[in-house]
Amino acid sequence: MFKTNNPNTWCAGCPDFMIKAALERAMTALIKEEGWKKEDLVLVTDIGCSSKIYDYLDLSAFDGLHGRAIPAAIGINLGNPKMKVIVCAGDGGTYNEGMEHFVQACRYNPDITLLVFNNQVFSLTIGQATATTEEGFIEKTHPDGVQEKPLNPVTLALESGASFVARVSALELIHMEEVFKKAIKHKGFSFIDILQPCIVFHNTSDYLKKNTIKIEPSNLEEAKKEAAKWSYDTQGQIAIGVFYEERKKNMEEKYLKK
Ligand SMILES: Cc1ncc(C[n+]2csc(CCOP(=O)(O)OP(=O)(O)O)c2C)c(N)n1
Repeated sequence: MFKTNNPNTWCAGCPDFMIKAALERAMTALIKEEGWKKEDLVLVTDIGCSSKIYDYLDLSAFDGLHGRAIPAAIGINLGNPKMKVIVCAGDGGTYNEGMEHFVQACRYNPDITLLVFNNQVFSLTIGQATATTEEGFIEKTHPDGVQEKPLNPVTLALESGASFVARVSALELIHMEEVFKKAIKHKGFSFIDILQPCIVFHNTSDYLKKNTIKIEPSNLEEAKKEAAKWSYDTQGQIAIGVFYEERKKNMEEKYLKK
């Protein structure tokens, strides 16, 4: 239903293929189960490997600037609140260049879904560290290793008031599909941090395969505790699942009152 004829330039074996497959399955299921039309869905992309998905999905779409996909998505949502707006962006675009938009989206609660392809590096520009790269990681711009601790975007989203916060592994297709469906149906800002190994510049595949654990926290405090247990490094178990979901007034309901 979403196939295009554009050549695909993702690396062979990149987990981005899994994310795309899970998103296609989720959208197909929602169209069937919810009576939505394909035309109700809009894709908004950023810049980077993640955002090449713009070329690979046959959907109404807008390709933004690096870090600026969220405000474009909010504009589309407020212009036509019936549209289901799905943003695909990288961790560099979201947690570095576009950090302010991410935090404000958590606060304002626009009815959009944000899928962050978090490979913990700027992949398309060949592997520089982002805000979620682990301390000590060596790449060309940090020959002695990254000196900072990584940001925890799940904790940040929970602390910033996001109404739907989840984390998934790009290596677990069916779980991704289930969480994507819940996120797209959520009537507010739904954020999913997708742990996506970059098989060339930051390959966490073996660690991720062995160390995920599915969780279902029952309240915000528990969600914050679960989020704090793993620090975007290579130690311990990684909680995945929907950390938190709450129906709050979204941006349209707050600002487009008739
Ligand atoms: C406004 C702007 N700034 C910088 C760039 C250069 N650039 C292209 S891809 C890229 C890295 C993207 O990294 P990330 O957002 O993490 O996505 P990934 O490639 O890892 O999926 C950068 C910095 C750009 N194209 N536009």
